[in-house]
Parts: sequence; C-alpha cells; structure tokens
Amino acid sequence: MSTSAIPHRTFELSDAITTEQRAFFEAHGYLHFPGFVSAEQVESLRAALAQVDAKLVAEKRERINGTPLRYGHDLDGRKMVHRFAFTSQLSDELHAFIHGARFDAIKTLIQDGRIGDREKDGLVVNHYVNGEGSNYRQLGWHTDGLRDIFLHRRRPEPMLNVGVYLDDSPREIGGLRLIPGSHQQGLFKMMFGKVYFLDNRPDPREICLEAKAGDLTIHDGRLWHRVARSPLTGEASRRRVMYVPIINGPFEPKNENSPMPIYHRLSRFAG
Ligand SMILES: O=C(O)CCC(=O)C(=O)O
Ligand SMILES: [Fe+2]
Repeated sequence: MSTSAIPHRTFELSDAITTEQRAFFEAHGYLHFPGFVSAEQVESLRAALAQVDAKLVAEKRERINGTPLRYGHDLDGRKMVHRFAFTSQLSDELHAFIHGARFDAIKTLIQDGRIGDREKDGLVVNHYVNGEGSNYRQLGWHTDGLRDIFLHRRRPEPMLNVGVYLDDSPREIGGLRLIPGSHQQGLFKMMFGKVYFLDNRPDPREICLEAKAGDLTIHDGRLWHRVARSPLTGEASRRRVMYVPIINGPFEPKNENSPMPIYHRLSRFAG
C-alpha cells in the first residue's frame, strides 16, 4: 500500500497511549487528538500569547536564546510576532500549561521523554495571517530533526513535535501538510529528499492535517511537512499553533549567549 492511501485519522487521548495509537505513530509518524483543551482554555492561551507578543514588540527583542524571532504586521497594521521561540520562558501560564500532567501520556511515546522547553527552540508558536503587512504566510518543506544534524550530531535524536492548535485549521486555511511514513526514510533522504524551506509545491503523497482549536497533534521530528499558504485573506486566515518538543538524551539548555543555529539562516526564506 502506498503511503498516500492512508487517510488522515484521529484518536482519543486517555491516561495512557494505547497499543493502536503507538503502532499508528510508528507506522505513519503522526497522531491527532481532537479536543485536548477546552474552548475556555484556548481563549486563555491566546490571551497569554498576546501578552508575550506585546512584550516582545515593546522590547524590540530580536532573538531569544540565540533563536531569531520573526516579525511582521497584523491586519490592523500593528507590529506582531509571527514566529516565537522559548515562549514558555516569557509566560507563567504557558509554562504551567506545557508542564501539566496532561502531557504525561504523550511523553511516553519515546523512552525517558521530557518537555524540551529550554532546549532546541523551546516552545515555538507560529502565528500566520494573510494580510498586506504579513511576513509569514507559509512554510516550505522541511523536517524538524535537521536541526540536530546542524547541532553537530551525526544522527537526529528522537524528537516529537507536539502541537496545540489555537485556531481552527481546515484545508481552506492552508494548514499543515505532511507525508505519512516519511520519518522512516533514512538520513540521506531526510537531508536531501527535498530542498529545505524553498520548496512549497504540493506532493502527491501529502495529507492535510485538518485540526480545530484545542486539538493536539504530534509529529515525528524526521517527518517531511510544510505549511500551505491560505487562499483566504484577513481574519479568516489567522492560524496560531504552539509546538513543544518532547526529547530525551543529555539535557542541553540554551541561554542568552547561545549562538544562532544555522538552520535559521535557511528558514528565513519562508514567507
Ligand atoms: O504551523 C505548523 O503547523 C507547523 C510549523 C512547523 O512546521 C515548524 O514550526 O517547524
Ligand atoms: Fe516543522
């Protein structure tokens, strides 16, 4: 069976990951759990994010722990952050949320998994909006694990990228496209299978991960994925998703003196 024959499907999250969920994740490299947080909590997380945004804009912060922030302008012309990093270090609420017991089951998908909010790029938040002043409407093909290769490791360590959706993300909004099973491609294809960030073309094997505000998704760090540009404009195109890495291995926290990772030079082409 070719990977393109696999339909997008969802699961229910309880206290533990089931055998079926684990098998699906191992085979296809992603999982989707609708309704992880309530509508009220989505509101509260959006408000916490808006506070961090205002603070960063006011302080004109360019980087956090070496990772560049991406700025643009919102629909009302106000300066905004399109891509945040280490967001949980700037918000007690976001910090408490990602360290809550609700993530315990998810951590068990890898051995000794931990929330990596002080490592890699920490809690990343992507805030896309398709308007005149926007500087971030799509993100080309990439794997998240390439970061490890650039961080002087020979091979990427296990990494789950766990997404929490703060807006509905139907196909009409662009949204996440991924190639199921591509996490098993081997290192060579992971490095050279596509041109990182510059290639935005649809792939016949891709599926669209359609999610709603409050849903949780997981993708393997080796999986090829992209974010398609929304054909909509204005408020209808707004899409906020938080991603926290779950990792294992040696603890490697970043700090304000950490250098800018090389892969960020590549991702600047996204837009
Ligand atoms: O916005 C998304 O859903 C995915 C973003 C992404 O792939 C990334 O930030 O590495
Ligand atoms: Fe990604």
